[in-house]
Amino acid sequence: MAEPIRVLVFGTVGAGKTSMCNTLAGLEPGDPRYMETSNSAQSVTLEAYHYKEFHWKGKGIVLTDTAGLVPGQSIGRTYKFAIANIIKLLRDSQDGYNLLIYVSPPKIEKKLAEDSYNLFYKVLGGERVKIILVVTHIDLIDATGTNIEYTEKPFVEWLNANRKNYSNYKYADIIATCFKCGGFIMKELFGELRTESRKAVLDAIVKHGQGGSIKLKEPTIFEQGAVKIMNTFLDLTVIAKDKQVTYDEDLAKELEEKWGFTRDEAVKFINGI
Ligand SMILES: Nc1nc2c(ncn2[C@@H]2O[C@H](COP(=O)(O)OP(=O)(O)OP(=O)(O)O)[C@@H](O)[C@H]2O)c(=O)[nH]1
Ligand SMILES: [Mg+2]
Repeated sequence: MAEPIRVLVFGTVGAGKTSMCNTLAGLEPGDPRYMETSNSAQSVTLEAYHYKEFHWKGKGIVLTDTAGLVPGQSIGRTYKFAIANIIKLLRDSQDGYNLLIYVSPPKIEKKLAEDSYNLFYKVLGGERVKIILVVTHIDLIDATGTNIEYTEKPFVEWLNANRKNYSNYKYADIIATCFKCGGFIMKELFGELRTESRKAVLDAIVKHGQGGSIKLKEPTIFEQGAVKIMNTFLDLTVIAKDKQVTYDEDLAKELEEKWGFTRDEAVKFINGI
């Protein structure tokens, strides 16, 4: 059996990561393997989830959905768990990842866009694997829920108007999409856009995901990677000393026992030093 293309999906909370993964995997609400999506700014996906392998144009694809990253202002336990989960995921990955997909809403604060990009490009190995940017919510309702003007070809028009905003980043591809799903009405409203989005993203995965993979499982590489990831996150999240998170013994224990952090690293991580 040929090796599948392994895709790591990341992005901010509520960007539409799980909606995209469900759609790409061909899962509809009601299917036991359909993963829950969120209805609020609360993060729904807290642990990474590996979808079962499926095929597109003869290629096997395995998606890994991750916990949403919360922007810097709200450093807290959940965010730290999300980070630690991604580190754990990379450490535990036997086969590595051939492609990263960064899922983002269309309206995103510039600093957050830059920070997220730097994290995944420079720290997680985007220099070695390609990153595809998938911009969601390009439909009748924008990211803030405001109605926007109807256009015949929303994806093409959005890309034409916005491509220049991403010129500083080395994305292998930028794909405008809509992954809104749900019952009958949602299907009527968004079904066609979803089908078009699914095809565009799957084609891009097959096109760009055939290179080698990034692996962090070797202990030395993992440790360097984990420390680098932590430091970068701390750079991104610790805005002022008075906003530091207070020491949390449970989290320290978990980082240490389950995720291979040294006590010193765990303490620094939690305290945001
Ligand atoms: N209008 C619109 N809504 C979308 C789109 N994609 C996702 N949504 C909605 O946005 C909300 C969040 O989607 P999720 O798929 O749960 O987002 P997520 O990135 O997995 O969220 P976390 O797991 O919490 O980080 C849900 O209500 C989705 O129905 C889209 O392209 N357009
Ligand atoms: Mg999710």
